[in-house]
Amino acid sequence: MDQIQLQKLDTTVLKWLDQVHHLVEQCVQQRMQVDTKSSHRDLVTNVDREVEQYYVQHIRNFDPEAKILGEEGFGDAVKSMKGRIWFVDPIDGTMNFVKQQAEFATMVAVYEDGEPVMAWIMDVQQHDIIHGGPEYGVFHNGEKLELSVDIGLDEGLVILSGARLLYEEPGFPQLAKAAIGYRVYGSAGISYLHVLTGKAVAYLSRMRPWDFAAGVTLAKSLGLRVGTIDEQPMNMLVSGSVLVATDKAYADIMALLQKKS
Ligand code: 2AM
Ligand code: CA
Ligand code: CA
Ligand code: CA
Repeated sequence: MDQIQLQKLDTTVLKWLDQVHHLVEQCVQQRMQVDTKSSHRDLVTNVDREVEQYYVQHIRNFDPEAKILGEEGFGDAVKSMKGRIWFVDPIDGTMNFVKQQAEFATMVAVYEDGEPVMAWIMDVQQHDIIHGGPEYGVFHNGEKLELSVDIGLDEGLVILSGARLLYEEPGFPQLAKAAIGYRVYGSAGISYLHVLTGKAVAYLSRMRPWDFAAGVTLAKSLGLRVGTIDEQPMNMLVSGSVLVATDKAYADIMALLQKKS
């Protein structure tokens, strides 16, 4: 895509994000319907569904040829990365959304033939947006974002998935101890915002494609290191243990987990 097409794409999705912000604010003021999915800790609300439907409708109008991979299933059954694919996580951090009405995100990413094109992450309650792509640059609320100083675990915060820490997955408690501090946010999108803005040096979690597509796109575009700790290359269509970090923190974590970096 050329710069004009990227600009149009960005302007369009930024408008949708504004609408999603309003939609979520309205929904919060009404009674929310909360259901469970795989377990009592895995929640979904009418807002997750309504926001995904909003995106799907608008993407279909704007980019009718594309396929959509969304968490709540209103998109398509995507089997290959050929062509244009939109990844949509309507509400990321649904537990935070239900319990705190804060610390949740909405995420969209566009890939073309397996390559990242553009992505958007919004902290919905704060209306804080990071957006951009490899050929476009990365912007924080419209201002160019620069890569922060490269610091390692001894000086930086690491963000981890709570479940992996709690169940003491090999290497994870050691990782939390090696860093200057560790944080658990309950939202992949919010975690990525912290790494992208230099407030943390790494985020590592096992996630599904709509959880990591936007974060990985923005991290790569900014010059952060991105990889998996699965001994597998990153596959945009399946779950994976995805690591986003500064160069130094990436090397520290791979050494600590005794993985090849
Ligand atoms: P979600 O809120 O969009 O489901 C912490 O729960 C983070 O892990 C969130 O970003 C959440 O995304 C994601 N996650 C992935 N799979 C999950 C699951 N089965 N249950 C709860 N959260 C999950
Ligand atoms: Ca969910
Ligand atoms: Ca998610
Ligand atoms: Ca979600």
